[in-house]
Amino acid sequence: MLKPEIEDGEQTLADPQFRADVLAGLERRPRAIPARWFYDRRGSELFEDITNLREYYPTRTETAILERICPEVAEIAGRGRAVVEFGSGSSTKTPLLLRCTAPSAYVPIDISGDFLRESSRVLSQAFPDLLVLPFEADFMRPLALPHTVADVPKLGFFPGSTIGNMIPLMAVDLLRTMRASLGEGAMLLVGMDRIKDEATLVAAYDDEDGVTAAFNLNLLERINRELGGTIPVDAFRHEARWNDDRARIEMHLVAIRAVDFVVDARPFDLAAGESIHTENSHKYGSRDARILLRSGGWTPIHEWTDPDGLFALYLAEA
Ligand code: AVI
Repeated sequence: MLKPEIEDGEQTLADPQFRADVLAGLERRPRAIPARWFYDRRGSELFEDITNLREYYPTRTETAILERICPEVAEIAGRGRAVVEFGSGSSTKTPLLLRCTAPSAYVPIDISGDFLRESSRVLSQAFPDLLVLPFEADFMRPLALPHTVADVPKLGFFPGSTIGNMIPLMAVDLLRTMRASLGEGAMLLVGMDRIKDEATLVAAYDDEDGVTAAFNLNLLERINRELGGTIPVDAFRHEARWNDDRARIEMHLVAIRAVDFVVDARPFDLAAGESIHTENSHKYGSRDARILLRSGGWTPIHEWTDPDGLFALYLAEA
């Protein structure tokens, strides 16, 4: 998740996909920009801050569950699997899993090569005897994993409820792709945030200190900096909404007043109250999660949660 793409204030050539997604997203109705573009350097730092917020329970809750259940995961999965992490494993969760599962190799997959190399270097220092095989790739596509682990059964690891940032159709596609990439006999350990009372959910995405607001608004700063935008950032406010119909938190940037601006020399205007939809974070009840896993070609074999039932980890087999 945390990808050092550009330094603050540094002028770089914009990613053509960023340009295309922003322009298309501002043109469509309702307006929407994919959440993946939150994570420039500043956005990654702000996300790191979010994970430590009092209101943002997912990170600490999932870490505590993992700490507790890890020996059990190791017993069910058996030792010596290759752990394949979808994302670079920058968190404290990866060392936890590596320590108790004693894998034959660790394969972190990430689209950002720089970040992947850096986090792999740090992990190799902490686990000098572990074979670390960083794999630079887009894990949304089927992958041929390194030869070295070709004949070793895999344990996929997808923590953080990142699966919740995809609409269910995409999540199912990703689960199927993971199954194909991980091969015969694979297992998958995946974290999903649970449906709970609306106040807790909204507070987690609209904290008192305004860190999540800054994270959301940073997208506009990034557009201004990288795409020659003139968006008046102070004319927007952050909003987190619970969409009960779709069981998801939505983040929006709402225009406080009528605004017009250019991005990449193209004019745009928003009426007061109009929003740009910037993120979905889907929440899954126990049955929903199991249906999702089965739709993605996985058989759920174990489910663990915290005492308050806020978050859940699922172990599934191919
Ligand atoms: C990365 N992802 C799982 C976070 C979430 O909870 O959906 C992103 C996030 N957005 C706002 N706060 C956290």
